[in-house]
Amino acid sequence: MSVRSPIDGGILAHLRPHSSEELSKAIARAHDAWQVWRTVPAPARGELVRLLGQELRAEKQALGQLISLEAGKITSEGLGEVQEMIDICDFAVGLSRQLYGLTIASERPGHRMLETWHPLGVVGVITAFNFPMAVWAWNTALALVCGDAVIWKPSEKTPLCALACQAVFERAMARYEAGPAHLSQVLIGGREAGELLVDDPRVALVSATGSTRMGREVGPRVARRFGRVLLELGGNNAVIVTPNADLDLAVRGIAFAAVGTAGQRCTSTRRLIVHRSVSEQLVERLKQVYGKLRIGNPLQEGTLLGPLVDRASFEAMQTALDAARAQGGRVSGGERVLEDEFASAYYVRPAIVEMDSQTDTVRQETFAPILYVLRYEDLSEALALQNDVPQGLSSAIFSNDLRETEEFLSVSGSDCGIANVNIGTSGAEIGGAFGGDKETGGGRESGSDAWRAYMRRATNTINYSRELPLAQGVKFDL
Ligand code: UN1
Repeated sequence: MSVRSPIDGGILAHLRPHSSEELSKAIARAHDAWQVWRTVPAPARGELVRLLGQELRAEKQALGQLISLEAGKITSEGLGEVQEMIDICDFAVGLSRQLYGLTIASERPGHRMLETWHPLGVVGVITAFNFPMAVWAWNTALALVCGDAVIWKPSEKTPLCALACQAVFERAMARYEAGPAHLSQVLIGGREAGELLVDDPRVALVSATGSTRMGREVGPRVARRFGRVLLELGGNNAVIVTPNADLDLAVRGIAFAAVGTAGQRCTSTRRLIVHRSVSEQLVERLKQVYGKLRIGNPLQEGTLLGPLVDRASFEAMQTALDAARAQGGRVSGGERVLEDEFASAYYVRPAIVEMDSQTDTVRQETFAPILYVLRYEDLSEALALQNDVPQGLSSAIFSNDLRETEEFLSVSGSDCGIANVNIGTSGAEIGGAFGGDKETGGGRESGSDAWRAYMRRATNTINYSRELPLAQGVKFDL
């Protein structure tokens, strides 16, 4: 397997994929590790994650730079991704003392009911190129405090990021001393490696981030063996801008969310739904900002837009733009740039595409910096457009009118897992539950109570009386 940098298309490394036999052994080792790890008290498990957070802090610069080299992110976003790992470690350490169960009122005298959370088992983590480290950390920091072992199958485009994270984990492990070996392992390979995790009954939870197409295969396959899945799939995130919006804020919020990471976040803004009365002004201002964006080597200071990950990604972008044109779209930008300097890399001018209606192409997720613009008259129309896509990840409204923003956040407003006011659709903090519904897959990762996916629940009924009353008043006199 050769690993290329999206910056210039140059080869960074050659790797040998693991064989299926090696993969199967790795799963067995993870299963053994879990059996020991689950008996370590949760706060003591938290100590390992605290050390991991320290080691990540120590290597923040180097890891951030590796993300830029292998995934093409600008320096600040590479570092931001490492910060996201540090943040989730801090969160998980606190959580290690807060894996609370419940006490439930029993209907029977002399009885007590409770709910206990136990470690689940081996967690298989499948990640995409665009967050080549953070998604592993969201899963792993939680899985470790929850008492699970992790096997990670990173994207074939970003295995070096995975090996670096594993090396940092090993450092934390060396300082921890007490835990079993093989709590975290990396599997290098393609589709078959992912399939092994998906089909192996020793993998209790498969947490998969990627396309809806991938999730459509993974979900039913894991379900067939009654395993658990956590799916983080496509997004088609919209920003609604109303006549009551602060347009300065909206321009900045939309530009970062639509152009940041070259439009390759699952949370990237892909649709702008703007009120007719402000649409001309807003679109004009966005075009001006787009025209001035510094596109180029992501490691260079001042660059805001790095490369697309590869040629296939560039081609998918052009296909979407052609389709949008055929469906009546007016395209500005979207062309390849810097071809002379980087003949084997794919830099593009971000595109703004004004559409008359929400066509099939608009309703699809294209992993590139394309912003479709749709216009509306009534907020109800805007909300209907926002929700009328198969995906349900992230959404936002820009407005200073309480009625509008509350309507957007209400049950009849946005149907997404993430709904924001006066900020863009991307760049979520780790403290909240991250994920979305519909074709986004329904999984929630990271903060809030997402930890529950990594544990199993037991309901316990304890009788401390000398009688044996049956529930529901049933009589069974012997
Ligand atoms: C992803 O694109 O897969 O909210 C994750 C964000 C980041 C995570 C994105 N915190 O944009």
